[in-house]
Amino acid sequence: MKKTNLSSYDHASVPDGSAYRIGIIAAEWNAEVTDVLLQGAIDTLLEHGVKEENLIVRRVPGTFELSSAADIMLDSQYPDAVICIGCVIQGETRHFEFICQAVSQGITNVAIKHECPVIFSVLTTDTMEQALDRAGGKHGNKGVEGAVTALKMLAFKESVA
Ligand code: DLZ
Repeated sequence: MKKTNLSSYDHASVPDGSAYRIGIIAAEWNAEVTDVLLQGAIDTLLEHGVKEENLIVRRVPGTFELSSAADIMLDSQYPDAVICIGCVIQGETRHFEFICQAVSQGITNVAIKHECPVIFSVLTTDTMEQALDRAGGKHGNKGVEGAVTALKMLAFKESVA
């Protein structure tokens, strides 16, 4: 199935990314979804001026690992921002709740600790179909939106520094 990016945003409103080094961490779980989000984020950052050599792309096993991986990456590779990509799909057990709670709180904590944008590009859906709708389907691509958010937050940080 061809994945089309249907995320619509005002391209002119997105800050130039040529000065920035950006990390992207994607979960391996539900790779059918996270691969599309990852590609959307990469394409969008390149489109808005981020240099290929300034992209640091890494994978982790699951969404639960995203916040600790962002913390490790910020301490070791010094990106200006990190985009965390994951997809948690509701199952029969309470795993969904624990993972969603941990990753949302974890990402917030890492962003505050490092005083830099750490972006929540995590889909939390009831079904795989809902996830695919947001990974290049009828509801756009949340990886694209994560990349735009990272650039806007970097510009925000600069504007208040
Ligand atoms: C264990 C688990 C389950 C049940 N579901 C998902 C999921 O839908 N999406 C996802 O990214 N990861 C899932 N995981 C794996 C956890 O994120 C984590 O990798 C393991 O619990 C090990 O810490």
